[in-house]
Amino acid sequence: MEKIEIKNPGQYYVNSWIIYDALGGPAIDENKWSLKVTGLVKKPAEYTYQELNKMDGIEYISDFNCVTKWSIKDAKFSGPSLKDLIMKSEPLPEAEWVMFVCADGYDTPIPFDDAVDEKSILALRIDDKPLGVKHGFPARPFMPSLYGWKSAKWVTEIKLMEKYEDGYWEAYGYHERGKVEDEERFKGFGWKKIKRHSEIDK
Ligand SMILES: Nc1nc2c(c(=O)[nH]1)N[C@H]1C(S)=C(S)[C@@H](COP(=O)(O)O)O[C@H]1N2
Ligand SMILES: [Mo]
Repeated sequence: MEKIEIKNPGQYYVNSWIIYDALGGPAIDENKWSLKVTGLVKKPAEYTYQELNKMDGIEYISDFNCVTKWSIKDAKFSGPSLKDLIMKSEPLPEAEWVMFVCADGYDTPIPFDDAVDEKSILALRIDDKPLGVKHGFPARPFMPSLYGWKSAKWVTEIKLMEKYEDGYWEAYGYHERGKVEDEERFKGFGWKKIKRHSEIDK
């Protein structure tokens, strides 16, 4: 099993996940839930849990790093590649940002380039088990190089946008991107405009 190593300065390891649900955990009926890909795409799409489960996926081991400094060592993530999901919808060249929108009203943006990184995943399973209800069942994106608040639980929509917009925590001053290696915890420290660099589909 491939293991992704991300430097995580300023973090310490804890033995079990700390559950966060800033807006209260929604109960989700997997038969009614769906995930939409919307915004600046040529082909908007909608997937059921069953469809996502049947897709080819990726799996790897990575740490999970919360910006409040706790980390989980070596969790195993599996599910469809986020890049595959986004590319199937044929993103427009103007798409610079991706917003994850959740059933509880939580949302969080990441740069387009991070969303289509080969290691970005729509996690359906952690440690070989379907996500627990409190951990975001049915699905949550996960980007190994970004802090855990970008791993939006109970996600229902992946929305491609041209301009940056704050999500839930960003409105309180958390960073636009949240790169763990560079300790991008809060806005205003080393912030520079994040531009789409990947030449995908341009
Ligand atoms: N919908 C939603 N997703 C969320 C959050 C939240 O409050 N609501 N908290 C984020 C934060 S800050 C962290 S560290 C992780 C925690 O994941 P866990 O609750 O599975 O431990 O979820 C992230 N995703
Ligand atoms: Mo967090």
